[in-house]
Amino acid sequence: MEITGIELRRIAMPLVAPFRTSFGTETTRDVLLVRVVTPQAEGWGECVAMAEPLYSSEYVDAAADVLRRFLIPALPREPNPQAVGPALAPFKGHRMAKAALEAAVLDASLRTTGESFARYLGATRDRVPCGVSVGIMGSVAELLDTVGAYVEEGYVRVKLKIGPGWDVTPVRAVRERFGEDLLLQVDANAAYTLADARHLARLDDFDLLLIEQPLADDDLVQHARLARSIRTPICLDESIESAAHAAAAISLGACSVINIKPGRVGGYLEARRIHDLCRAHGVAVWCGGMLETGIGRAANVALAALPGFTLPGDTSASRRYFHTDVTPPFELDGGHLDVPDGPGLGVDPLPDVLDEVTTATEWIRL
Ligand code: OSB
Ligand code: MG
Repeated sequence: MEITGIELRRIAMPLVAPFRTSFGTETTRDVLLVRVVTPQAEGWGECVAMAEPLYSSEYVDAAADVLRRFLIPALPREPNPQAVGPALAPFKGHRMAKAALEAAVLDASLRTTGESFARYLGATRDRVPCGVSVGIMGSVAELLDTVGAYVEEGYVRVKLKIGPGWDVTPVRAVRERFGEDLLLQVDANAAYTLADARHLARLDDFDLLLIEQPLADDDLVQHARLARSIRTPICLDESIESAAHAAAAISLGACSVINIKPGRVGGYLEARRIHDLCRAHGVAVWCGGMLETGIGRAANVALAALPGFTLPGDTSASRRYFHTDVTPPFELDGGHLDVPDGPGLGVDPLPDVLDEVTTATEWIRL
């Protein structure tokens, strides 16, 4: 069995509401999908790179370029997921592009053998508890309404995006309105510096589960110093691009929790290595999100079902992001999502929806 060709497909997915973080506002998700075709099956991968290089240096046009120019030509013709990482390793960085290609190969190969992503990765649960990531709002009143609606829907944990000028006040307001039982955490997307340590220590009063990525992505040593001056546990997102980074962060004491995003770390296999490493070191992990469609969500939910994922993830229901998803929608049931158990991703893109949102396709024959 050989890969006969690969499709790069761009889709434009309007978000149900603008999503504002400390680095920018997203209103439409510009997504690159990778479809790997073999005579037996086809497999899908979703590239999580955003339209602009603000979360990390990757962006969706660059991901498409590196895929067609370097990564796809270097791909072994045999669709063996274990071989993808080593074949692409000579090319530096571009982890989100690599992750999408590896996911598509993995999906094609699992659909051929009939095994699910969850089973292949080593999942131990058939449903996962879900949190929701809440963007920066225009006012505290608007934030309280938004959080209230999510709590009403059943989300078991709330994450508030914060940044200078939008931190202690909104966090206090949410804690006061929803009480001490709400699982609450914050995400700064690298918006602070170590000079803000005393200010960030004010968040210690609110019993947060964690503060995610307070400092810059390359500030591991500073995160370790911050960890010694605040009580809120530090979780890293942007700083961790590999299992080696995770090992360094743990040994420095830069974090006690890690947000695992398969795209950020170069794929589901590297994500599993980080999970295994953290589990061995007693470091809690949870599955992050990048506003994925149902394609990326299916794989994330499978990963989140591994035993070391002891905190609820940013694996929200389809309707939190899109009016119409490109797969049958993921729906919350008692604050949980079911882990797909069919072959591969266990979900199929809906051809009509996909065609409607497609902005470009490109077929690369191998
Ligand atoms: O920092 O976790 C982040 C979305 C885009 C880029 C970065 C982040 C996020 C989120 C959204 O927080 C999580 C989700 O997909 O619901
Ligand atoms: Mg984050």
